Amino acid sequence: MNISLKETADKLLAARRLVLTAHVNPDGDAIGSCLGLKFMLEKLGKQVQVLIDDDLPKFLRILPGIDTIEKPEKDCYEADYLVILDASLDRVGSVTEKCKAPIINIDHHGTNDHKADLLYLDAKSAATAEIIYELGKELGVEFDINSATAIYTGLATDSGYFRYSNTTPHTMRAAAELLECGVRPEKVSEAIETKDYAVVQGMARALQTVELHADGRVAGLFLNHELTESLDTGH
Ligand SMILES: [Mn+2]
Repeated sequence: MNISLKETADKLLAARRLVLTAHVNPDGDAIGSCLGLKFMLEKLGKQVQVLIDDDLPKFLRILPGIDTIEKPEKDCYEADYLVILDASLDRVGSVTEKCKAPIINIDHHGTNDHKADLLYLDAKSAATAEIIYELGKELGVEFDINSATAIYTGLATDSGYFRYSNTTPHTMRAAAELLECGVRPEKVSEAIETKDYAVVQGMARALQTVELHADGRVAGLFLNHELTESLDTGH
């Protein structure tokens, strides 16, 4: 069932214990949204656990609270709601089996499968983090450096640092307000964009395979399994 942002906030305000999760192969938006919402809900006195059924990318280690994220290793997690962020139900690994609470799904993917008990979907948002920013307003929580850094990271990663076509005036106003909370944009981009030497070497090898086709209108490059692995900056 689709619900409004206000109804989403009301459900969360009425809850006491919440489990938050996001998709496997998590990115800056998945993790930033989980941590941003966790910090805000904790300010409201809620008990919050973030579970991600995957390894976390090392470039997100700069995020405050990243060490509190756990893999779903227990058989059963009790909660008033399982909140799934930035994904449909089929992309969160074993979390839906281990936490049987009613599901609130908050997402910005137009491809969402609409299988959640309660769904707030805004496909116009550049990132789920942009929805979390609005949800913070609806919850009546002030951003602090921790929640602001997490939400900013989600906005920045999903909008390609405010370059992609999903970037709107609202995205940039949200980012501006988060910077006013003390977020250091250069720290976020340095952490996310710094590449290991091995990755740079892999990129150099990949670029050497570039070939032009169709009278120069199409360029392609060849990646074998080993080269793909060496380019994986995530883990
Ligand atoms: Mn996203």
